[in-house]
Amino acid sequence: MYETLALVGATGAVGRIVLQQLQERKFPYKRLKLLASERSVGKEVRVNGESIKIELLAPGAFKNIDLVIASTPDEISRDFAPYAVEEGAVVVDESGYWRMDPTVPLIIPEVNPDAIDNHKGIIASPNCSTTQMVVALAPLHQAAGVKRVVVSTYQATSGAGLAGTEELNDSTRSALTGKTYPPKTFQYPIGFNLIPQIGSEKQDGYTSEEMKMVYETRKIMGDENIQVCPTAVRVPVAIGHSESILVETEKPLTTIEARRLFEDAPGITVVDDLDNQQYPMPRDCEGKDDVFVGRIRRDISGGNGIAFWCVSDNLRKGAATNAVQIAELLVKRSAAAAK
Ligand code: 11C
Repeated sequence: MYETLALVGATGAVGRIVLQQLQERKFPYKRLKLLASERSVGKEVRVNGESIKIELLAPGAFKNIDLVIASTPDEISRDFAPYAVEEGAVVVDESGYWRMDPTVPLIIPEVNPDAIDNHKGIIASPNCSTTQMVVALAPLHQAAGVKRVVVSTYQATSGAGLAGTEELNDSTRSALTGKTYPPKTFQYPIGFNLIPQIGSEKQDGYTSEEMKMVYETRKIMGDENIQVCPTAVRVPVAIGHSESILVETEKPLTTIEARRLFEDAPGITVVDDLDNQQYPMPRDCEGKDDVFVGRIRRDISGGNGIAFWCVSDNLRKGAATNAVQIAELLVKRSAAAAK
C-alpha cells in the first residue's frame, strides 16, 4: 500500500540520512520521487545506484504518491502538507508545524505506536531533544509514573542544519587563528563557547525549543500532568545531543530498578560504569540509532528521583530514523489490517 514514496528536503542534513536509512533498512518502496524548492530542482541525487532528479515541490507533485517523508522548515510544511494529503498521500513530517495540532498524531514508535491509527493524513515526528528524552522516560513512566522532569540539554550544532555545522567549523577555525567571527546561524560565535538559547523567547522566559520539550512530552506520553522544566543549550559539538535529566516519579524506583527498566526498553542502550569511565558521549553515539543512557543514580536531594545522562544522534533517532520508523510502522499496520 505504501509503495510510491516522495522525500521532501532530500539535500538537507536530515534528508540525506533519510535516504541512507531507506536503503540501510531496506524500506519496501517501488518508486522514489525527490521534491524540493526551485533552488534544488534538477540536481541529481544517487540512491541505490540510480540517479534521481529533484523535482519541484508544488501542487500536483503528490499525485500517485502513497507516502511522503518530509524534512523542511515549518512554513514549507504548513504550505505543502495539506495539498499532499488532498492528492492522496500520507505525510510523515519532521517539522515543528503540525506537532501540536490535535488532529495530528505525534509519534515515537517505541513509545506510542497505537496513536498512529488516528491519523488523518499527517503524522508528526517530534523535536530531537524531546524524542531522546521521551524514549528514556517512557519505561520509567510505565513502571512508576513520571511526575516531574528537570532537564538541561547540550545540543549539537547540526540541530540547526548544515549551516550550523559549517558555523561550528568556521567559528572554531577563526578562534584558533585569532580572527573575529560574525555569527550567522547562532546568536554568538559557537567555537569554544556555549549558548544558553535555542529558538526564540516563547513563554515565561523559556525558549521555543524548551517549550517544545514541555508540550510534546505531554502529548506523546498521553499525560497532561507531567511537569517539565527545561534549559536548552547549544554546545560546540557537531552531532549528538546530550541531556542531563532528573526525573521525579510517583512511586519510588531504586537505581537498580531504573537501570533494568532502561535495559529492557526498546531503542535504549545502557552505558553505565562510572568506575571504568563508561558513559555515553556524543562522539560514540554519532551514526547510531539508539538512545544511550548512563550515569544512572538516585536523587540525593530527596524525593522519588532518578538522575541520568542521555545521548542520541540528533540527525538519526532525533529526526531521520524516527521518521523512517514511523513509515515502517504505517507499512506494518496496513499489512496487518489487510490480513
Ligand atoms: C535544534 N532541536 O537542535 C532543534 C532542531 O523542531 O524539529 C529541530 C527543530 C525541530 O536546533
